[in-house]
Amino acid sequence: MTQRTLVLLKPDAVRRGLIGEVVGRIERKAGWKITALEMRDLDHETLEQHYGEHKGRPFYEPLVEFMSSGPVVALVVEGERVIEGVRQLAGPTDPIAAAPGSIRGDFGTIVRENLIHASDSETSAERELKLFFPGIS
Ligand code: IDP
Repeated sequence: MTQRTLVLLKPDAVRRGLIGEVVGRIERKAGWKITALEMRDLDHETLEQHYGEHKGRPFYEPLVEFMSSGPVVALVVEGERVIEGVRQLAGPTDPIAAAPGSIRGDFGTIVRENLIHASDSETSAERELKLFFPGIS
């Protein structure tokens, strides 16, 4: 089942010089392809749309501040079961609970600064791809 997903390397990953490390892990999965990649700053409006489901939660405002604290790298990745697959590479939200070998498990300690976002379903992927890469069909 070929799919597309949206991946964001969060500002902590960029600041810490982990772009190559994280992109490399995605690139090395057999058959997956990066079909778009852009470094950009995110404004609050985009983040409100992206993280709208969390609005009102205590972590929401600090999350938006963090996500706009520096550039992110946004990628479109295509391939076999790539939505589930990138979530597996990333590991669970809390990096301390994430297994070694996963991106969050290997590099993170703080729940908010957990290095990577990856769409969690086909519906989210479609919505997020439109938000970040409106030009792609
Ligand atoms: P996900 O990124 O693993 O899909 P979500 O529950 O969608 O996790 O949360 C979005 C992002 O919000 C997380 O990646 C993390 O950066 C942040 N976040 C989620 N829960 C907490 C929390 O309890 N404290 C601080 N930040 C959180």
